[in-house]
Amino acid sequence: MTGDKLFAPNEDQNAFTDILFNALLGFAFMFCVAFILIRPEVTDGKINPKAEFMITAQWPDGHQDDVDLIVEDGEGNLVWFDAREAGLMHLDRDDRGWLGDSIIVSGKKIENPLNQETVTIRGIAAGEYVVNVLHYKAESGSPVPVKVKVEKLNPQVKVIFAGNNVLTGAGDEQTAIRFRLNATGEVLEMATRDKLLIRAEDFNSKQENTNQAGSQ
Ligand SMILES: [Ca+2]
Ligand SMILES: [Ca+2]
Repeated sequence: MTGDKLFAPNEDQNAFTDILFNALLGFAFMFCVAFILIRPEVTDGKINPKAEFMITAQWPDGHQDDVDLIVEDGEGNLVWFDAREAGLMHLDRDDRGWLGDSIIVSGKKIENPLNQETVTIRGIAAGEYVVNVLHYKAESGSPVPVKVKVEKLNPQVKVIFAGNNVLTGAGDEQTAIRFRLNATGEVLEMATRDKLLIRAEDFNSKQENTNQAGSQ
């Protein structure tokens, strides 16, 4: 009967489906194995084994204002956008607000709205560290909330300070935290008493220079 022909299971077809299914399963398995093999090795909890401390300043994503992170060590070395390396400290990047937050790749605009500056301290040197934030460019005309975090990275990542500062206009510099380390990297004391690191005349001459560079 035609009905039987239509609905009766076709053994050849079933066998073919089985083979196809097994083959697909095999491919999927091999793909998974390959993927596991090529996955980069993850080192648990250690972000950068060469760094002992990480200091981060973060302001709202997509914000146009330029904030700078400035850190002074116990020897008076200063790290900020104008001196990316000093002593054992290193500034990863001068984030300039939304400036430079998008690039064009093959005609497509790729955006990274993050506003964050990070200073790493690559070894332990005893003394007092001063962590300041500076409102470098205040295009928005309104106060900017900045989150500042200090993390001790070894042997495990530990947040030793997290706080907020509100910067109120170009040239506003505030101390987020001061902390004193001993020779083994233990934090002995912390304070928020202001200590300005950038002199007003230095700030003004930097502003003039960047304005001139920007208008060229
Ligand atoms: Ca900056
Ligand atoms: Ca940015």
